Amino acid sequence: MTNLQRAAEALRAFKKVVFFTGAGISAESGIPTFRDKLTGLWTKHEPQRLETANAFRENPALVWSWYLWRRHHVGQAKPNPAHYSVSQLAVAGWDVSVVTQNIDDLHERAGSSPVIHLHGSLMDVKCFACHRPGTLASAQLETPEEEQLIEPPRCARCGGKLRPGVVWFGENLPENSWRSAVRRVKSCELLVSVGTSGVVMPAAAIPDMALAAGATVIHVNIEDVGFGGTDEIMLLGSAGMVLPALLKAAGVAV
Ligand code: BJW
Ligand code: ZN
Repeated sequence: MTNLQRAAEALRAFKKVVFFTGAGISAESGIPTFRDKLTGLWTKHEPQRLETANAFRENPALVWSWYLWRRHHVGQAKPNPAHYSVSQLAVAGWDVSVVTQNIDDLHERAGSSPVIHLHGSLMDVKCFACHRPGTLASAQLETPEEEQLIEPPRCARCGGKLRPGVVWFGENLPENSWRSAVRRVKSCELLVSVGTSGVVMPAAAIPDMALAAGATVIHVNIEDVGFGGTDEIMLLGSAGMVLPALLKAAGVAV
């Protein structure tokens, strides 16, 4: 039996499914993963140096402009067949939850619900000083022109600088999101882990958490990221090809 057949059998047998997704699921929508080199204006920067609280402290305008640019880029992107496969499975009657590390909103735009964001969202802002959520007028969300740096807006409550509502290294994950993700992962029958390198903790522990709770785990990735356990199935290939093929092999009517 091929891995695709084994995975299709698991999908037919198990109706309570969690999709655990990373940057790879949005790659075919044109959103670079964390391993890709930056393009255009940002080629001279390394994302790892822009995505930290220290970077924001040292150069808030640079970091704020980088996130404004990414927000614009995500706004132009469209969900791809991988995102649609996830929402179609729910329409076909499966009990589907999405736990994503991504800060884009492509799962939501493909029609999935609930979508739990472990690393926050590009659409949210919060105050760097008092941590309260903030709101922005649309004029404050204009994409920076070439080389233009825009200072972050100020918090209406304390005057502190507003920052993107994402989770940087060394910061805790949003407590409610983490708790709700763990609850769903521990009670699912099947976890499909799509397009994640599995190195960033604590999210990277999620597939093992599902296995330990007795679930079957399917990995979908262009690289072999499975550990070869008896309850693990590795599907090698791009998410936009593999997930529609999996639904088709399982006979899911779409
Ligand atoms: C495709 C594809 C296609 C491509 N189809 N596949 C325990 C041990 C060691 C370290 C730690 C630990 N606990 C905590 C830490 C520290 C740290 C950490 O994990 N460091 C590691 C690097 C070692 N973790 C944290 O700091 C976390 N906080 C925390 O734990 O708080 C408690 C604490 C506080 C204080 C001290 C210590 C602990 C927070 C982590 C926040 C991560 N933030 C980012 C940035 C978000 C904002 C932004 O985007 O700007 O989140 S980093 C980045 O990595 C982003 C992602 O969500 C995350 C995961 O990356 P992902 O999604 O896996 O993407 P890639 O690019 O790595 O991989 C893409 C994959 O797709 C690849 O496998 C490709 O092959 C594949 N692919 N095309 C299918 N078409
Ligand atoms: Zn504030």
